[in-house]
Amino acid sequence: MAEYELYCFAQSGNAYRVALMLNLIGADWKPLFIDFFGKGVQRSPEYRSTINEMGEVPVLVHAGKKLSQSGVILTYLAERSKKYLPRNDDDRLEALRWIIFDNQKVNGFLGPYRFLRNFAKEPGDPAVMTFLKGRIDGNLAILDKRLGKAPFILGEAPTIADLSLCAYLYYPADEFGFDIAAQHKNIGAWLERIKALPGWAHPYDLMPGHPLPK
Ligand SMILES: N[C@@H](CCC(=O)N[C@@H](CS)C(=O)NCC(=O)O)C(=O)O
Repeated sequence: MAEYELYCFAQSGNAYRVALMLNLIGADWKPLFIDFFGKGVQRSPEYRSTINEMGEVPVLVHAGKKLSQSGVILTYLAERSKKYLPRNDDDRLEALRWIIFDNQKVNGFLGPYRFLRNFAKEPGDPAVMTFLKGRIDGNLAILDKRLGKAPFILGEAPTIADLSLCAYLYYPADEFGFDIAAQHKNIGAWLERIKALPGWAHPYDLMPGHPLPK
């Protein structure tokens, strides 16, 4: 049995943060597929009572513990492995600041936008899509500006803040309808730097469930 098990599915950027971290630290891990779009396992009472009361993916299983919220899981893995760990107390808070901004404003808007464009049963209401796209553009510009100052969010070395923020940005441009890396040059260069880290893999190669059945 693998040391770490991760409930995940290929289309989930939230789960990709954790799958990528596990790969980058060379952990012994295996994915546990959640049929999110088909059976909607995450909505079942059993999932909520035995795996995650929040009804969300990802969930990391380790040493009898079940951890959810990718920011918490990244922190747990960084503390255990001493890799991608912010250097000191100030940097730990700075990483947390960017992880919360990411969850709420960057991937927090990109995830639903991409979901409504590609996976939802009903297409997104145009007014909702316009609202989300406006927020996405503004928040990607904030990230791009930050990445103009240093190679990674906290400076010279990548940390869990980078692994959180890149969550959705490697998915194909046609899923978003715009090319994030081409429109935001600092983000594009930073994505290439993360991609060059030993152990990097694309979300569709790292987690099960791609392509979706027709
Ligand atoms: N902030 C959470 C977000 C997790 C999340 O929203 N995951 C999606 C899948 S990509 C989910 O399970 N959604 C189910 C729902 O919101 O009902 C994290 O970073 O782990």
